[in-house]
Amino acid sequence: MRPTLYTFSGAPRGWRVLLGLAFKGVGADVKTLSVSNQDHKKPDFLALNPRAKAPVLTAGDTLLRDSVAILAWLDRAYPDNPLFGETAEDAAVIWQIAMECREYLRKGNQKLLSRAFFTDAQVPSEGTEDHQSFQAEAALVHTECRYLEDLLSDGRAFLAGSKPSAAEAVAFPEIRLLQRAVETKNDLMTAAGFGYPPDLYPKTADWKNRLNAMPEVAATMPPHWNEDTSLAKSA
Ligand SMILES: N[C@@H](CCC(=O)N[C@@H](CS)C(=O)NCC(=O)O)C(=O)O
Repeated sequence: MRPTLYTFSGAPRGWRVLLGLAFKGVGADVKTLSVSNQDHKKPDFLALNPRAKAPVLTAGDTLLRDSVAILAWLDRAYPDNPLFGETAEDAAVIWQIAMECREYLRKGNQKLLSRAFFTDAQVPSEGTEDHQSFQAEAALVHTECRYLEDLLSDGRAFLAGSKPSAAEAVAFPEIRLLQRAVETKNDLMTAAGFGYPPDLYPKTADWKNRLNAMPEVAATMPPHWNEDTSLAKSA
């Protein structure tokens, strides 16, 4: 049965699932929830996920409410183009990168990107407590960018080898959102050490550009980024 995915435009965890579907070539009906209408807190959605979080995926009797669990389910339900590799060794490496990005890169990005997209995005004055927090947020994200840069330093095309995998599904939305923040909140991101040029993480930039250029990945870009409204400047 064709899956239905509930997600928010531009939300990194739902984007993981869109990428998983895209890499596998599996179609789904996508229902985009509105944060401003608080769709995720309405009874119909709470019946699917009482935690009021997206993504949620339904398919027949299957109801899933965790992005990485959804990727794992997709791989079993649709075995072609595996997201978690072909061998035990591949699976372990991919799971490890995906879980590290989910744990550390997401946590680092959560704070820095919230500051960029959901505040006035002013650079905090030096010497203030907020400036210290800002520097700590930026340092966390730099640590995780160095981690990705190291993974790619042996010339591999993708994080776990020659094909996009669940590692890309988790990491790409984070790095693409950083690019978006650099494009739309450049002063703040430059102060965080992410302005360009020069790009501090050239292999990660190449990897991101390689993914950006894939039509199936381009099709997952947040719909509201194309709108010519003030929203186009937000996450
Ligand atoms: N464990 C869940 C977490 C989902 C989650 O936190 N989603 C965010 C969007 S990326 C959300 O629904 N936020 C809405 C809110 O907290 O009100 C997963 O990875 O699927």
